[in-house]
Amino acid sequence: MRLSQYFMPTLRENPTEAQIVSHRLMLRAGMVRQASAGIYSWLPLGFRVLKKIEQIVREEQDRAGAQEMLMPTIQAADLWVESGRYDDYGKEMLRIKDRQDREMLYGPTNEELITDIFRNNIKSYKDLPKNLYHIQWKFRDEIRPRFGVMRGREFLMKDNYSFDLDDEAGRRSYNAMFVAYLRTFARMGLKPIPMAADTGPIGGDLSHEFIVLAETGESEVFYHKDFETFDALIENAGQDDLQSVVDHWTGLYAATDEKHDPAGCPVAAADLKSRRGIEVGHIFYFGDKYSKPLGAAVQGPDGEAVTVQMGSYGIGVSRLVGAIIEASHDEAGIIWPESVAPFKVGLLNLRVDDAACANACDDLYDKLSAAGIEVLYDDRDERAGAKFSTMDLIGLPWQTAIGPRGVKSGIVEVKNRATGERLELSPDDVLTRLAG
Ligand code: 5CA
Repeated sequence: MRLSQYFMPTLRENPTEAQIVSHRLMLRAGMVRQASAGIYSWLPLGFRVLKKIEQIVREEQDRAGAQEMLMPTIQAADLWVESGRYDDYGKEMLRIKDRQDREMLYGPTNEELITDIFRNNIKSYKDLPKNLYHIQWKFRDEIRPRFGVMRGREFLMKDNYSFDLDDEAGRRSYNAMFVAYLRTFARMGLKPIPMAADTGPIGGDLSHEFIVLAETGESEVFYHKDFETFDALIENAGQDDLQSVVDHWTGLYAATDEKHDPAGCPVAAADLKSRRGIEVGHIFYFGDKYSKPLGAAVQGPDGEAVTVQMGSYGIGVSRLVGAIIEASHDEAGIIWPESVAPFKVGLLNLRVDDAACANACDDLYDKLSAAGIEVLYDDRDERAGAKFSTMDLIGLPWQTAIGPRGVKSGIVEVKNRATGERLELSPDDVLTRLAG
């Protein structure tokens, strides 16, 4: 992509409405613009990151055996009356009337709708287990939307729902999601810490929040220091290993400030860490809380009707864009982990009015693109300093620059955004180096 043609409205000054660094940097890098309080438009650069995150979430859900589908954003109120949550949800739910005066709502979550689909279509224990997910916009009329996409009113969530014949199988589904979540966040360069959590309006008695550490996180969290040595990128945990992985990750103390009790804390002060964290995912096991009132039952092996056991699992896909920036930035801007970066490489032409320089850049751009590497090519007529600042701000993992001096000696300057390491390579070596 040539930057001269790309829609990326960067800002030089810090916008006054942004209180935290991710919000500031997302506005400055031209990733999002606010449409109204807590509601954002995703501009091309931000949308690319959102899609990358969504894809990692999707791959890990698929790997864990969940099946993707898509439910609507607008739901009928009837099902929520049936589950008993229509009144409980209060003002956070955006309620709408259609032209026939029917009560509708913009979905804040989908337990009712998926349970309705389940009860109408799945009748036998032979069709279990099932784990269904979608990645869809949600609306919650938060009292104080703030911190940009981190606490929005409209936000993108991956939510899935597991259906099992009995409690034991239900807990296995929960464990599979627990491990999938660890992998999902690790692949985005994050260090997740699962913490026992309250279940709030979703319900149930087993629940974990997945927290990533960041100085500007919304809540204070407490955890055993050994978590920092854990590797979340768990390979090939078979059905039997799932419980031991979960036991390993839940065996150490970790609690949000709501649950932490300094007097009763089992960890010695020297081993306890206190930091700030962001909740990027939340999983729940609630048994028959929805399946019972909504009558989601299957015919069991002995012919008797069995109410199914359910769990639900959420990931804040749009929140993750902000959370990753909170966890990975410096004074100059964003530092994207390669797996979610909008482009892998920035290519800077340091002298657009020099024909040899432009030719060398065009040539490298073509070769990188042909090798399937995503490149943002700064071919604008701008000062070199301004180009480097823009690249630092938008945080692409690699910067490659060609100026008149480099053209003469056949050299490309390469900088790694995360480490600051600088190399001087031939165009061919740049290709081999970045192709991996
Ligand atoms: N039904 C369950 C699981 S599917 C559920 O709704 N869980 S939740 O309320 O915890 O939300 C799941 C995830 O969505 C949260 O962990 C958080 O990462 C994200 N999220 C929740 N509220 C917001 C919000 N206002 N803005 C951005 N992300 C949010």
